Amino acid sequence: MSTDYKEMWNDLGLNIDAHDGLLAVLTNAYKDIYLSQKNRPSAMGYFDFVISEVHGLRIEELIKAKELGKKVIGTFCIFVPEELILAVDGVCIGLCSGAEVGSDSAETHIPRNTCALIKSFIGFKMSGLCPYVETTDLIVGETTCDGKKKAYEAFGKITGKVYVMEVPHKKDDADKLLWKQEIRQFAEKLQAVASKDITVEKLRQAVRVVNEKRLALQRLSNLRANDPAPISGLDALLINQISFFDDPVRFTAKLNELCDELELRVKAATGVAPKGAPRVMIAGSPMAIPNWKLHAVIEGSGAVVVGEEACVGERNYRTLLDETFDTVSQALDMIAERYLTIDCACFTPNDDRLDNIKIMAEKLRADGIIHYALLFCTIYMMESYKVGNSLKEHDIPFLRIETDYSLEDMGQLKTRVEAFLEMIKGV
Ligand code: BJ8
Repeated sequence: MSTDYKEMWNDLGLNIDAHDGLLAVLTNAYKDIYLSQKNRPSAMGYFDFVISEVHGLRIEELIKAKELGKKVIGTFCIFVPEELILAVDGVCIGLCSGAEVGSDSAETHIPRNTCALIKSFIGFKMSGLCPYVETTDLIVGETTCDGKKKAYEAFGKITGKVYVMEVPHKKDDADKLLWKQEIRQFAEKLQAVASKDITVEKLRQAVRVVNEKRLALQRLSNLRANDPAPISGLDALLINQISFFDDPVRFTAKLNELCDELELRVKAATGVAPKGAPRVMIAGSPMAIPNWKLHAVIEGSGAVVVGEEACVGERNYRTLLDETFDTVSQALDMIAERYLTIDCACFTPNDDRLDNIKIMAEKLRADGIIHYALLFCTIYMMESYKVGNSLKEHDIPFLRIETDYSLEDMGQLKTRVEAFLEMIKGV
């Protein structure tokens, strides 16, 4: 970190000693996992810098934005429309956490057998380790899985600033109506929090910014279809994780610069792994920063991860939002429709997801798919069986993995992944 941010962290009420310890662990993990990679694109320098300042410069930017009257809105799910937050001049920050932190404190509010993602965001807050949570003016939860739904009750008590959107679990007419109403209520809530009106012009600008970000992420995804892969799965995962908290306009520009470089690499047939290296696609639960565990195991075993069918991945940017609206009301309906195309496992039925996985695997020329579910993430664990059966029908190699954020099962994971890669090579 380039500056001493202790005063800022103190003002935010962080536990300075514990926070220093956390940053030391993360810096070392980043060096071991990321900076040790060979032949990285030089444009990754920006994203390395973002990580080095993740609790420093970015937090300082948020505090400055707040001084200018902007509101910082924290989210945990891609169902919360970033467009609406930008339309009230707000800053949207993803709060999902991917490290095993503060589990004991979290378990005073939620059961031990809760998924690591939920335990982590509660643990971070209770241990005084998350400057993002402390910076937010509003935290938006949503009724997707049961774990989150109930965790937000506890988190609301702890933070005093949680608002919950109801996400339906089916996509019938009545559900669509409910969701349209939820979008309208959320727009009202944001206008009240920010003391700003949402106008057609503001919305149009916001939709453009978010669409541009999604287009850049799509561009990155398409480039990963090349063999040799021009970028590692680890780096692509990191970029997707950063997309949830970086300034969207700057992020898009930097990602497009990286994609320009990747296009040159593709022309020169330069890759991060030899041509013909096994190509693995991941499907399942989201991998919040700094959860790099499975990618590190797969790429450490000689394969390359070519895509993530997950919310930190393709599910987040697959669909753009139509920009051709004339009124705020029309735009709100279009936002509701776009977001209800998301194929999260919280829906029943959720057969679109099976098709989307196959389309994606074909596009990325994946040799096999690893379904990744966080332990106790019932919806993705359950759905992995349907995914496995559907891929079997198409003779696509498949491996089911359930794990959490601890490093205890790394050896076991490696053994299973290596056996899977051997199987792929033999196909
Ligand atoms: S749209 S995947 S971001 S809900 S890992 S907390 S599901 S038990 S994160 Fe998600 Fe929105 Fe769906 Fe995406 Fe629950 Fe599973 Fe934990 Fe999860």
